[in-house]
Formats: sequence, structure tokens, C-alpha cells
Amino acid sequence: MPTAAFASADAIRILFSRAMSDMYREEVPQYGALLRLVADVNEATLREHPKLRESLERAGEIERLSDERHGAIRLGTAGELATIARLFAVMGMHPVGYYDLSTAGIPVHSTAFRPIDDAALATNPFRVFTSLLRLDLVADPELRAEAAAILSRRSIFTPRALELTESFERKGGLTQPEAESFVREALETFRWHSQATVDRQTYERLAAAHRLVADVVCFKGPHINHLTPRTLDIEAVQRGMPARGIDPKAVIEGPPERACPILLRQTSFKALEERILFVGETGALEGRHSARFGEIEQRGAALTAKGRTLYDELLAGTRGEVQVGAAGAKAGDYAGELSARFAAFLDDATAMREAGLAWFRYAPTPAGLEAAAVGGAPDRSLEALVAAGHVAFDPIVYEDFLPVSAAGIFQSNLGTDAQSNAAASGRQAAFEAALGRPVHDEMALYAAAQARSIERTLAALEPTARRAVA
Ligand code: OOG
Ligand code: NI
Repeated sequence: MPTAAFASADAIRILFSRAMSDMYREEVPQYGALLRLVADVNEATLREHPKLRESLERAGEIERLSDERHGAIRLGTAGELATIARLFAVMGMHPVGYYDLSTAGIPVHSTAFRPIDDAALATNPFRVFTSLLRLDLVADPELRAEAAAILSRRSIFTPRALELTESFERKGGLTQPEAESFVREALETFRWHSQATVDRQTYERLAAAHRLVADVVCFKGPHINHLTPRTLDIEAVQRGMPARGIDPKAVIEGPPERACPILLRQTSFKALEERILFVGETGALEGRHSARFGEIEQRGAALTAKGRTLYDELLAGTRGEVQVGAAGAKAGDYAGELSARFAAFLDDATAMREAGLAWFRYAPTPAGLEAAAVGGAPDRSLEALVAAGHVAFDPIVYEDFLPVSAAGIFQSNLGTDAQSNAAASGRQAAFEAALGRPVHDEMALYAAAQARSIERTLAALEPTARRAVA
């Protein structure tokens, strides 16, 4: 049983997300420049769009916005995945969703660790997109065995981080000093190490199989490879990047610009060329590795299964028609085609709600509460209350990721913007076996959030007199 003596999971997550941001700003100075640009754009957007500000305020999104970010790591073994799940659990982050990147020719599968309940999300929605290398997709059996052997020799967690995680599991929490120590120790797993754990030939053989294989296998740990702030206007940030010395990738991933944003739009700046040192070499001979990059995102409405199917169809149609080439060739055609196709996706919250395309969070309006105080509306079904103006609704923010977008982000940072639609198949069962538990189904989480808000709203609009009697 958690007691008052324990730091809350939310508090630990806030500490960790800030510590991670500070570390990354030191490691990648451009990240600091990006944070400043995003803060400027968000401020201007809120000033110019009072309606947006109101809706974000109603949803409790304003407070979390400046602290909101996601990161990504790539792990090498099932054991690493199972253990990181335990560390994230200390911070109230749980695996949600399964992402199969192999369909885009990337040898990983992934989940997102994030908070899942409304209050935790509102407090701080820190997410980590976590991938597990699929060595089964390395064709050469000898190289596969060699990679597995190298990975089996590393330990990516500090002994103290493991000890504190065990203590959390045993006692149900960490005291404040333990929590602070946990954050410092857990951070070590995400740190960049410029010293490779292998010699140059090994690195090159692994990189030849796939650059991602080298990135995962040749280092001491799963360095955080980006941290992504959330912007309210991704077009403005994309346009503003060059003036601040940041070189963005060619196309914004995800849906096109809309009046009512849906899901997730993302863009990134190119990976840094890092100087690395191989085993057996001195500083005189340096290697080069690109691992870390910058990304921004704009979040919109979480879609229902019906909305998501339509999104997937429209996106696939666009990508079938225009394929963006290396170095962003045809990026303009792609954006045009995307907008044209998405004309078929209703762009208005009321219409999207009526068509069942998105999830919504309902709340009583002041008029509704007044009416309840004097006996309530005659018809208290949700739809009647919405029609009477007694209930307002706002889209529920999408808290997850998109596999096609993620593939685009991976690819642009492996040195190409060329889109790829290659195929292999996912192995969710194997992933969950490695994780040691099933991932949460994101659709079920959104459906539950909507249902809870309806329940609360209807309860709040019960006529006051009747509530007093009951
Ligand atoms: C993860 C890329 C995916 C996103 O925002 O979709 C991602 C990686 O490169 O490891 O972070
Ligand atoms: Ni990302």
C-alpha cells in the first residue's frame, strides 16, 4: 500500500522528464534552440487563437504543454525491455500499443511507455517510444549470433537503479530521497557514450546489415535519441527552423494541416554526425555515427477505429500516388496530394463527433449546471443535453504514435528522406513475451476516458433536488 511517506509516481516522472531534458540540452545544443522556438510559437499561437486557448484550458492541457515531450530509445534484448518496463512503472509509465516497423524495412518493433489515467496524463504526459531490435531480421546467421553475443555482455542499468526498482516493487513506493536517487541512476541508462564497445570492423559489418543494428549493438546503452516538445503550430515551427540554424526533414509526417487537428503531425531535424571512438583505437582515429536528432510534434484528436481506418486509407492512397524520394524530392507534390485526399475527412469537431470519427471528453456547461439547479432539462440523454447546450465536448488528445510516421522519422535519421513501403510481418506475441506482459490497447483507453467523462457529466447534471434526496 502506498503511504504518504512515498513520492508519487507523477512526481517521479516530472523529476525524470526534467532531468532528461536538461541532460539532452547539454548533449545536443540544437535541442535548446528548438525548445526556444517552440515556446515562442506556442505563445504566439495562444495569443492569436483565444478559442484554442479556451479549449485547451477546459481540457487541462495548458499547464502540461510547456513540460510535455516524448523521447525514444532502442533496446537490444528481451531482458532489457522487461527491465526498462519495471523502471518506467516506477514513474507511472506503462506500455501502450504495438508498433511494427518491419513493414517499412526497419528491424525493430516498439511500444510507447506513457501514463494512462486522466489525472496522470494531465499532470505530465511524458512518453518514451521504446523499440526492441529484431535480430531475426538480420539475414546472416553468423552476424546475428555475433550481435547477440555482444549484447549479452552489456548491462544497461546501474546496480543502484535496479536495487531501487526492486525496493519500489517490494514496498509499493520510494521515499523522496530514494526517488531523487532513482532519477539520477535511471538517467544513466539514457546517456550518450562516444566510446563504442566494439572495434571498427565489427561496427562496419553490423552497420552494413542495417545502420540501426550498429546503433543498438555497438554502444554501452540505449542513448536517448531525441526529445520532442509539443507545438500548437507545427507549420510555423517548420518554417522557423532554418532561421535558427536548424535543418528540418523534407515533409511533415502524419495528416495534413487542418482546422481541427487529428492524431499527430511530426517533423524532425537531421541526425548529428557524432565522433566516436572504437575499441583498440586512440583519439587520432575517429569514427562517425549518427544517432541523435531533434523532433517536434503537434497533437490533435484521438480517432475511433472508424476514424483511424479512414486516416490509414487516405494516407496509404497518398503514399501510393506520390513517393517522396531521397533528399526530399517531390515533397511539394506529396503535401498537395495529402491535402487533396484528406478533403474526405470531415474537418470540424461537431461533424467528426456526429460521424463517430473521434473520441471526445464531455463536460457540463455553466448553462447546464444552472438548469440542473432548478430541476434540470426534461430529456437528460447525452444527445439532448448537447443539443440544449448543457454539455460541451472537446476532442480527446491523441497520446500515442503512428507507425508510418515513426518509420519516416527513423528513415530520415538513417540518412534518407526516401519513403519506404516494404513488407515483413509483426510479431506482437514475441514482443509481449519479451516485455513480460501484454501492451495496453490504446483504443480501449480512449473509449474508457470518453465513457468516464460522460458518466461524470451526467452525474453533475442530475437535478440538484434529486441528488440531495438520493
Ligand atoms: C523512434 C522513432 C519514432 C516517433 O515520434 O514516431 C518516434 C526512433 O528513431 O528510435 O520517436
Ligand atoms: Ni519521436
